[in-house]
Amino acid sequence: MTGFRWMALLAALVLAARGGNAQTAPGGARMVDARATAETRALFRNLLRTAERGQVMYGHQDDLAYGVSWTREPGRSDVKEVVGAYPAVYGWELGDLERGDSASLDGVRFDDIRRWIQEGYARGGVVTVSWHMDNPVTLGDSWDTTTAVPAILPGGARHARYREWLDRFAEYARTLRGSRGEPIPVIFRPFHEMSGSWFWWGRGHVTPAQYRELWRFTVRYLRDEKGLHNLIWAYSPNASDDFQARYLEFYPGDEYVDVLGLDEYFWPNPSGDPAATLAEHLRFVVAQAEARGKVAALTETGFEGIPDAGWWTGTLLRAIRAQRIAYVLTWRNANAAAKPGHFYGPYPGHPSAPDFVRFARDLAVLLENELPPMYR
Ligand code: BMA
Repeated sequence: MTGFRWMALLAALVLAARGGNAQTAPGGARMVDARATAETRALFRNLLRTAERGQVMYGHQDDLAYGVSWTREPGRSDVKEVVGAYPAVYGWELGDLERGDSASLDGVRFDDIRRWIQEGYARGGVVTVSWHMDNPVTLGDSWDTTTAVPAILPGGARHARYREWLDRFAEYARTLRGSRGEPIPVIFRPFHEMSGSWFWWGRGHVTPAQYRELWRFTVRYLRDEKGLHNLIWAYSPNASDDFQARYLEFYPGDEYVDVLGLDEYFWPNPSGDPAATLAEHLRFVVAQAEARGKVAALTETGFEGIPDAGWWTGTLLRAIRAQRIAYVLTWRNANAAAKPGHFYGPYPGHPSAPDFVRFARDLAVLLENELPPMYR
């Protein structure tokens, strides 16, 4: 063997060992679902690998549904119109599906979401879903913080209603299929931002034990009773004071979580350096994820209205660079007629668009057209 070949063999062995490590890290890299479909298992492995390579997929909520100046126009995407490629990760929101409504709380039809999920998946993109579920006791929205979790746990007065809502989710999830009829893998991120107190499932409205029981019941019900085997389960606390102490407060356990996430937003006039704070939080999340053989991700972020033209590389990239997180998801670009100024991704003509292009071209950042096959 030539020296070069030896080097190549050595490099391959090192890579294999690192891959192997991730699969058998302390705590075990077993997925929540031992019977997950082949594509779902492949996605989980490829999320781990992406992070190990130091690459991060860029994602955007509701990307194909609408942008700041358009709604429901085939093929459109604010991100693509800025940088020439679709995001690598698509976030979708299922709030109001539980009511049997035909459109989400943001006015996006579930039939359209299904079609867009299928389109993104067919191009090799990754799908993640959140669910701003109504309050199951009052039928108010997610922000109605009337105590509700104890009522929907097994034995609770509204448990049957909760099962019905999960049945609706399962029915919908079963229709998400690729061209060969295979279930499309979905990174499912229910009951997010529980370390804040703005949702009925959040801190102060639920005890950690109740939250964990709710999560575990939900996993078992969808996996074992409804037979869904295309879900990757993401736990996503929000940033808070005393972040490290609180991060695992509601953690349902290694057997019930595949992705350790973080929702952290940026605000005007911060004290200190927000990129440094986010970087510090991510280092903690990555360490927790790696110790458990799980995927780390920045499951929601953004700076509403992006009032800093250099934010993408000057702040976001600075915070996520050299962190081993698989993806970052910026929140939606609400249509200006519906919710003016409520956008978190770029769009053509916005002052931060050129900096987004620099961000997207960074070698560490992956858009959809740069993804390796994620389902093999
Ligand atoms: C929030 C806002 C709301 C939206 C909700 C669910 O952060 O964007 O306007 O209804 O997410 O998507």
